[in-house]
Amino acid sequence: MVSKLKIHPMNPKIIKKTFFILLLTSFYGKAQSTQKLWYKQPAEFFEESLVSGNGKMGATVFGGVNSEKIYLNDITLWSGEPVNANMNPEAYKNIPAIREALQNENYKLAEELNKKLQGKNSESYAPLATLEISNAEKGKATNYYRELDISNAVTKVSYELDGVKFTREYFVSAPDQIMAIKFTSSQKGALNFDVNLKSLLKSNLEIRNNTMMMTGNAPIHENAGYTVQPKYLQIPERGTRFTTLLQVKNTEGKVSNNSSTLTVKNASEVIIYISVATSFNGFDKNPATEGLDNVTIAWQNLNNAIAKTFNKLEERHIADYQKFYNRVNLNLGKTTAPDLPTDERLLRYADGKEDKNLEILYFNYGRYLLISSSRTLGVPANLQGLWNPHLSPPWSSNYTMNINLEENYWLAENTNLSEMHESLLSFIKNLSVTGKVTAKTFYGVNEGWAAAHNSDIWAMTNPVGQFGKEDPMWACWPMAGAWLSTHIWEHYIFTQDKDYLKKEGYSLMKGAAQFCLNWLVTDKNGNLITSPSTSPENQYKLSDGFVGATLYGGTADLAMIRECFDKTIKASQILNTDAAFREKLETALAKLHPYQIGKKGNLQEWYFDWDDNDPKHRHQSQLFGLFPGNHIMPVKTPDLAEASKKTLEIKGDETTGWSKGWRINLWARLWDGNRAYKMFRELLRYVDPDGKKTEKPRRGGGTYPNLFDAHPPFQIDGNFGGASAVAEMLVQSDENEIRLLPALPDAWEEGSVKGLCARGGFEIEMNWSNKKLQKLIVSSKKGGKTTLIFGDKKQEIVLKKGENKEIVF
Ligand code: FUC
Repeated sequence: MVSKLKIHPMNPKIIKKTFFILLLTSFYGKAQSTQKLWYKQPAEFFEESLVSGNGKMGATVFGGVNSEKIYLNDITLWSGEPVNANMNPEAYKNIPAIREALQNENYKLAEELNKKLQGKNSESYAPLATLEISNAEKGKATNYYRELDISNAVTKVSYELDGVKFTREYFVSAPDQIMAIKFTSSQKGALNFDVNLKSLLKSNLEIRNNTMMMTGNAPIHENAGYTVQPKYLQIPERGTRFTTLLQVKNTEGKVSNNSSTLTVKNASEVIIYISVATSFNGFDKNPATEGLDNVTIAWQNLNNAIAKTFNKLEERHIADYQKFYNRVNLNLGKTTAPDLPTDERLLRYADGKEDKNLEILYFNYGRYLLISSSRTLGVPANLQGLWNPHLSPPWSSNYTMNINLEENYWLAENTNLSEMHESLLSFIKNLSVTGKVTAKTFYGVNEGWAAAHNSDIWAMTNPVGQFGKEDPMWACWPMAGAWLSTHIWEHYIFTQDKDYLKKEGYSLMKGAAQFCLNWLVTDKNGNLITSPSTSPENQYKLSDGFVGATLYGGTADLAMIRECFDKTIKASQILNTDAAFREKLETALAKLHPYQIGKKGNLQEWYFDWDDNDPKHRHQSQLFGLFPGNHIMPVKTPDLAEASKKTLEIKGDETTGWSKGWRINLWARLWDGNRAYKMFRELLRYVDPDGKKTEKPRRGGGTYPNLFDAHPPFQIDGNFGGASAVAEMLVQSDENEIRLLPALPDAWEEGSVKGLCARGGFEIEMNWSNKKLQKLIVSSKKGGKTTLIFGDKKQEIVLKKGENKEIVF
């Protein structure tokens, strides 16, 4: 139940009450947190662990008492080698037959033939190592406490055992490329433990001078598919090499070792440093023969870190992290929720109770996760960010580009983490290289580049399906280039970085648009459509009972192409370049087969008004133009907005994690704050950790105890989509205008936010009460003009570069 209490900030009674609460919370020091995940017990399951990362290295901490377990990852450790994009050179020759079958409305044949446009499946993200620490003193701890403080990206564990207090502190530093863990005991010499390093991959372990060195190489074997488990073949001298170094620095105690274990005895303080490196040297370099020197890099990072004190490393880590994290501050007004451990807090929230600070925590956590998983150029956050313990992770933990990879980055620009977007933008550049070959060989298009359903660290762009073995409904889809090109525009329009657009961005956008332009064909009415086409992962059902995916003129394809053309046109205008090409795009844009509204009032997904095989299907790609695109909008295209709403109504709200994340953004773009909020609450619905056996398991889409998004299993996109949606509820923008509080739910009737970004290079600071804007400060990165809109009020502003102005409506 949502609190109905109406609050006015000027009411003296309320001020008195707030003051009293503040006094109480400062006395107990336990304000209900917007910054901490905390627990009274160690993690038993992965979905209870606490994760940290520096955008390259990831650590998953369980915080056990008798034994500690930490999964280690390196975002650049994948199976495989650079892809041979030319894997099916004559695939395109099948296109005329597919088109003919479609023209004859022979969908069954078209579906069968579409499989001929398939290549290999993606490679798989690999786990690096598991660190195990086994304590000599075993027993039942008291006063156990475990927390992740996302305001400084530090994890802590403390407990007491037989009257001795033990503490641990963990962080993964970006400036020093190191993980550091400090163990302390309140009693002298009470730290006694064994350290082991294991890997699911074949590896060698050596121990010398208090240092463990694990080396090995990732499998080169390709992933056999989603249905058939891959064979994990490790071939010496091939694949990506990895090195994990672990060094123990102790005070007063003694460190010894045998061939597999480091043993610490009678220490009072111990610091463990871990550095990891791989030979990955870019998507197009053989990691074995042209790879980086992983051993040297790992040693350099370790030696540089060891030269600094733990405190110095921590200080540098926090300063670096907060540079990004502190840019945004959200407050949603008074909350009456009690201060509970995060797992209990989620359970309480699932019962419908109010907990605004949990909602803020979820938003902040999304930003934390992106800073922690996306700082390696060319290697964006994957399906699990960078935290993966599995040899065969779900969906290979790859880049799934018909929604999931893009959703990972929906919060990058508007929540002021533009630098994190660069991992994806540089990856798109890589895709454009292999994508040229894919465009030619799979689609017979000699201009531009195309990418399909999946990718991996090798920037593969071919349609997947193991050469005809998989279902076209997901395997045959060449629109990732069009979709991803809009990220380039988003980066430009938020940052106003014209230099980037000129030197790199525009040619990538142009390449994606060129492919689409050449891929379009004319339908019987003289309009432009795609053929063959599929609508991500959904299937239609024909009146004769045939269920299939292959059709012509799918709405989603055309929506993505519309957006891609529109933004490429705008980019060419800004750069004052390519007038002839721009004209071609304008002509094509005007000739695209228009949106259709179906008999149920819905925005049609298929060219014809066919039934959906699954009307509640989790994908809603036909709504791309509403979000993440922006050519459907309540004021500009009211009929299409209404049809989009109807589509969402038909689908219902019950869906999986990432899909919920998407739908919340869609409802926000329909300016229905209460519906967006309802679904946001559902996204935060408690889900039991995978593998936990309870009588009445809580399963489905939602949130695990460690606030990871449940698909299930864990998939990080829902975290990012959910955080992005919070920002969308508060600020929406395009090239010309900024809407303030466009989808503010009743539950957030008062609050403030600082640091959200808007298109045009603006930053917003505002507070509101009774759902009315009270104070607004707008700043401009590069100088410019925009129209501010709140409700039916509008105001045009012009700001100079760096100017910061309070605006009164
Ligand atoms: C898309 C989704 C699935 C899953 C997979 C990784 O194919 O339809 O639900 O998220 O990506």
